[in-house]
Amino acid sequence: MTNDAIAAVFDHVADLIEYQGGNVFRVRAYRNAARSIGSLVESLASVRADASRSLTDLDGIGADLAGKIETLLDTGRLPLLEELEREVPAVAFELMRVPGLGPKKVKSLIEALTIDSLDGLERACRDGRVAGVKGFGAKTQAAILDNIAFAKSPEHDRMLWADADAIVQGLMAWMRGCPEVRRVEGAGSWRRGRETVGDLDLLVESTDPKAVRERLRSWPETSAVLLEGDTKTSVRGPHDVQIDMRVVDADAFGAAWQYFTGSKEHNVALRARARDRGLSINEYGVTRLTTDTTGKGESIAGRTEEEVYGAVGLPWIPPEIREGGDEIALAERDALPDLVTLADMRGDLHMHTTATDGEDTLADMVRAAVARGLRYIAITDHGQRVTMARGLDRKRLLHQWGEIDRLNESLAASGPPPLVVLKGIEVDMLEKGGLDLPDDVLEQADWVVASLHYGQSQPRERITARIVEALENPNVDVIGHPTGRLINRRPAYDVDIEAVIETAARTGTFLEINANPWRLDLDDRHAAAAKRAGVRLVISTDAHSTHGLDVMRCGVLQARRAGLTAADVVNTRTLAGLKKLMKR
Ligand code: DGT
Ligand code: CA
Ligand code: CA
Ligand code: ZN
Repeated sequence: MTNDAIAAVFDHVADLIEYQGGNVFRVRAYRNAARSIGSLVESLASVRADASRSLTDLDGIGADLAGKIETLLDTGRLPLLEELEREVPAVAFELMRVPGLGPKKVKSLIEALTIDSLDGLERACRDGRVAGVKGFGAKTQAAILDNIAFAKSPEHDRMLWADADAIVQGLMAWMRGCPEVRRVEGAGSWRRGRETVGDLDLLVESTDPKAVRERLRSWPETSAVLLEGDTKTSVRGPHDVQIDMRVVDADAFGAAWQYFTGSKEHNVALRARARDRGLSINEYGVTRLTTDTTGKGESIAGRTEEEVYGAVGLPWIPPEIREGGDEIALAERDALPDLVTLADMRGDLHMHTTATDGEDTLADMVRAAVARGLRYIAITDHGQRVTMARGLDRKRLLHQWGEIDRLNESLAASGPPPLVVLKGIEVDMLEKGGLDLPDDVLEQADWVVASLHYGQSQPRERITARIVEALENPNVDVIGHPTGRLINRRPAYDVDIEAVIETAARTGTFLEINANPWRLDLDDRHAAAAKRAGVRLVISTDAHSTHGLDVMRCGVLQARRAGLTAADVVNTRTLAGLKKLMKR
């Protein structure tokens, strides 16, 4: 079992104990363990296998939980969970999938009303019965109704791109270990860098499909074989994801890669274009349509993707924009954007340290940033409103800035510094308006991110007004994660994003593309709209640990899907170049 799967079991146990009204300390212990496991880089299996270490060395893991982890690693099951699942009605699990409905609320609802399904809860909201339950009311009822729509969306069976990527990388490495495999590439939504991925599509070049099938079957992560044909095999992999693998000849590899990368909409548009030119495109290649009696056209392309696009008079189109929008028209005019790349990124302007809710110290973050080749970073711990993270007040913030001054001096002590550390802060836009630190402090910052973490259920006008006010503050450089959505977990708050973009353009404030795989906020559509309005974007990791810096590539993918070039993203500039673009 993976760390994520074990963390999910512990979270589930916590929910069920809480549902039963069990001991709060016990609930908290399971939740803490789940969080601790979720943030672990190494696998629990490897910690356990290491004779010099013990599972109980991990944060929040005592002897009892260590034993449960061992049971899960050995058997994939947990008797305690099975027992709890028998005791708690199945409808309770279903309702707990609705964002904002914790075990206690679910219990009140099930006890007060006869609800046997998610649909039943939806009806109860529509009939106004939920509003009548003690502790609920009309506002809560409306919020539940919104969130039910969110929970029911089929999108939620899809995995995050970053999780899919880990599986794809692991499987590709495994397949390359097979001598009969000449080449292996990923296709489908994974290659297009979608926020979430339904199933995984891989292509293998080989003349021995049987050996490829055997290799896939014997991958340690394969839990079931779903379909086995001559050239296509589908298996079930980690997190129950389906993996479709196709074996292709070298002659047709480009055509197959193009076809199975999709999107369907892109392929439909490309095929129409081919037909207009008397050509046919499919996964085997591009052929000239003929009227001769053999019915077999002359093959004119297929070995590479460049050949396939070239056959219909187009340059190669980057996968991230193959979504059936205007990419073919742009390619036709030779006006495809030169999309931003990870190598373009010079700085990272949003990250946390142990001063608030980060896991690593200021010095650790700086070292890690230098190791990643960054030329500048901004340390942006939380302002004082974020009490849960021990947010910084004026005194602690000024103290941290003093440390940063000294760090910059020592980095510059023996020649040009590898990196400059900016004195930053992530201020909170308060529920009642305003920011959680005064302007005379913010004036002294090099970089100010303003984010909205509280009062997310306020009405649209309030949320929008809070953000517009922050945009108009001369000390605010960028709005962090502007819509607040968490993919598959929590919808965006209700905000007039057009007003935000328009105000950002007018005030010269940047908008963030938060690179955290759960956030990717702004999304591709909004980032593209911001660009059209003349707003510049910042791609930031919002790292809460040194390895959190590695999600930059997820943010870059989102920016590419939005059609952004390096010029549209300010942290591709040198520090001097960035400063010229800042509004103050
Ligand atoms: P997903 O798996 O839902 O995240 O999205 P995709 O895009 O990976 O979709 P998938 O796995 O069904 O198919 C992979 C690609 O193969 C798809 O993007 C285009 C191509 N493809 C698959 N089936 C068809 C089809 O029936 N017609 C066309 N035109 N293309 C197809
Ligand atoms: Ca797919
Ligand atoms: Ca597929
Ligand atoms: Zn942050």
